[in-house]
Formats: sequence, structure tokens, C-alpha cells
Amino acid sequence: MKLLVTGGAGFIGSNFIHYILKKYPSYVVINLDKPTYAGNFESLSDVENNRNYYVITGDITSPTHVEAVFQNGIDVVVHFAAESHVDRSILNPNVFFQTNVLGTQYLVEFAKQYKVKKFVQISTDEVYGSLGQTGRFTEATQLQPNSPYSASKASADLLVRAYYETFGIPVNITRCSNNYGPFQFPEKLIPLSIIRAMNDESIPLYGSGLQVRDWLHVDDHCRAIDLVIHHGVPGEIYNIGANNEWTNVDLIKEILDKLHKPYDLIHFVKDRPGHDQRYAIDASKIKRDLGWTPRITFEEGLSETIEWYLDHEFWWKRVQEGEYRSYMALQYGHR
Ligand code: NAD
Ligand code: TDX
Repeated sequence: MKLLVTGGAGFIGSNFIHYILKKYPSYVVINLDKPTYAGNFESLSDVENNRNYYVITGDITSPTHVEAVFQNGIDVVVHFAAESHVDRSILNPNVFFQTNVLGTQYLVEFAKQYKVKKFVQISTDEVYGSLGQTGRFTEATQLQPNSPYSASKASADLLVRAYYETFGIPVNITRCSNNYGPFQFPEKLIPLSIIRAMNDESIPLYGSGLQVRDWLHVDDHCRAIDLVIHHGVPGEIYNIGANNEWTNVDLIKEILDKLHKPYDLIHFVKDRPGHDQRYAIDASKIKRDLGWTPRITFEEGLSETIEWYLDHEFWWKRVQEGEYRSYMALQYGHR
């Protein structure tokens, strides 16, 4: 089996490549990544000598780059590559539509021309919009994206769906909740809070801090994608979530407790425009149809993630160089 993984130098993609090379030693993995500020091939330095792992540096918004990759004979595409940070999509929406919509269209078009056996579109619960106090997103929930990021992901999902309906491309769309784990770029809430708390720096909490996110360990996500690749029914959407809802303020307090740091590091700042109040995933379909179940408790997963950041200062210091500084200044002011 030859897998094309797009965005494999990013957070989930790099964890997924580690997972696949370990579980399926005979599979060939091609990692197509640009990389942007969020991509870091160093996250895969331990597998770079694996003879089944290939890196192609290329841009999914270039049809020439994308076609060249498909000429290698691809069986399955797992499409992670994206602009993934909501706050950046508010500062600069344009690149989100270029990468997430146009890039996806090139990939699925060449997947059609080169007759791949499966195309997995890695999407997000954010396409469903925001929930009130109760209820959960199912695969039938209406799409109501609220940020430029989620609108671009919803657009990509719809075009992937159209390629299934019109051309019969064997696609699946997966929509997971917020992931956490090693190698996550420190613009996202959990690594941002861990690193800033470790350094005794204030942690910016948007608005009331009472928004709710449903946290999923990246390894549980990877196992779900594995099942979708091998057993997903073409054309189907699968929601993935671990039934693990936390308000942002409680989550940050939990991190501070684990690091033995005071709560007064929490610094309430201006809310995110269009901030979604609550996400919660109903994952009963993938559990019932594909036998998936999350294995990692939040208690152990969060502790291990904190340990990972404590042990990998060289990794997060490196990714904080350059562009990260100007983004932080723009997003949070002088802090
Ligand atoms: P990430 O930002 O860490 O990584 C994205 C990767 O895509 C990077 O390696 C980047 O270099 C690459 N990339 C971006 N533009 C590219 C281009 N034009 N050409 C080639 N490569 C390009 O993102 P992530 O958190 O790993 O998310 C991966 C996917 O999962 C995304 O599609 C995202 O929408 C989705 N998702 C993420 C989460 C989450 O909590 N992180 C939750 C749900 C869905
Ligand atoms: O500094 C911060 N302060 C804060 O209060 C940041 C960065 C975030 N937040 C809040 C906003 C959200 O309610 O924390 C919550 C989580 O924020 P993010 O880590 O930015 O994640 P979110 O916006 O929920 O989106 C994530 O999950 C869905 C990923 O970034 C997306 O790629 C994925 O699709």
C-alpha cells in the first residue's frame, strides 16, 4: 500500500506518519508538505532513514507539484495539509481559501485522474458551527461554519463530497474534535498554555473563558483514521470525539495544577470575534460501524503531553523562532 499523506510535517500528520510506519512496516508513506510556519520535518527525524518513508517538498496549491506526486502511483490519500489556526484566519483569511479549498480541489482532481482507491479528507467539528448548553454534533448536523477557517474547511468538504457524487471517487470525510498531544504547534491553546506556564508567563484566555471544547488525544484520532482508510464506506462521513468536554478556564487550571503553578497566570483578554461557544461530538457512528473507541484518558494523555513539552524544549524553542514572534505580537500585543 502506498499512502500519500499531505501536511505530514504538521501536528496530526507527523503523529499519523509515526503511527502508520510502526503499525504497518510494509506500507510506503509519501509525505507532501510545503512546509509553512506550522510544518516541521524535524518532527519526523527519527523515521527519516526508514526506507518506506519519502518526503516531497511541494505546495498543494500548485497543480504541477500535486500531479508530480501522483505520478508515483498512490493508493490512498490522507489529506491533512491546511491552514489550521482560527485566529490566523481572522487576521488573514485569504491563504485559508487558497490552501484549504483550492489545494483540496487539486488533490481530489488528481486523485480522480490517477484512480486512487481511497481519499480521506481530514475535516473538523468546527464546520458544524456552535452548540448551546446541550446536544452534540452528528454527521447529519447542518453545516454552519462561523470563522474563515471553518468556512474554508466546510467548502473543502463539500467539494470532496461532490467528487464522490459526480465521479464516484471513493472518499471519506472525517470530522474530529480538538486534538492534543506531542508536536502540536504552540499557537494552539494546550501547548501555548503549557509552555507559557512553564516559563511563568501569563496565559491569554479569551472572553469569559467559559467556551467548551471536546478534547481528543491525537493517537486516538490516528487509530480512527486507520479504521476509516481500511473499512470506511465510500461517501460516508465519520465524526470522531472522545466525549471529553472542558471549559477553557477549567482546562487551563488543570494544566496549572499539574505544573504546580498559580492561577493568577491566567490573563483574561479580548474575546475572539465569532468565538464558537461549545463543540461536542457524537461519535456513535464510527464506534458502531467501524468499532472505534478512544483508549487514552484525558488524565493520562494531558499528563504525558505536559511531560513531552517539558522534555522537548529544543523542539518548541526552534518552532518559536522567526515568524512565531511576529504572529504573537500581532495576536496578543506586546506579550
Ligand atoms: P498543522 O497546522 O499543525 O499542520 C498543517 C500542515 O499542513 C503543516 O505541516 C503545513 O506545512 C502543511 N501545509 C499547509 N499549507 C500547505 C500547502 N499549501 N502545501 C503543502 N503543505 C501545506 O495542522 P494540524 O493541527 O496537524 O491539522 C491537520 C488537519 O486536521 C487540518 O486539515 C485541520 O483542519 C484538521 N483538524 C485539526 C484539529 C486540531 O485540533 N489540530 C482538529 C480537527 C481537524
Ligand atoms: O490564546 C488563546 N486563548 C484562548 O482562550 C487561544 C489560542 C485559544 N483560546 C480559546 C479559543 C478556543 O475556545 O481556547 C479554545 C481552543 O482554541 P484553539 O486551540 O485555537 O482551537 P480551536 O479554535 O478550538 O480550533 C482547534 O480545533 C479544531 C484547531 O485549531 C482547529 O484546527 C480544529 O479544526
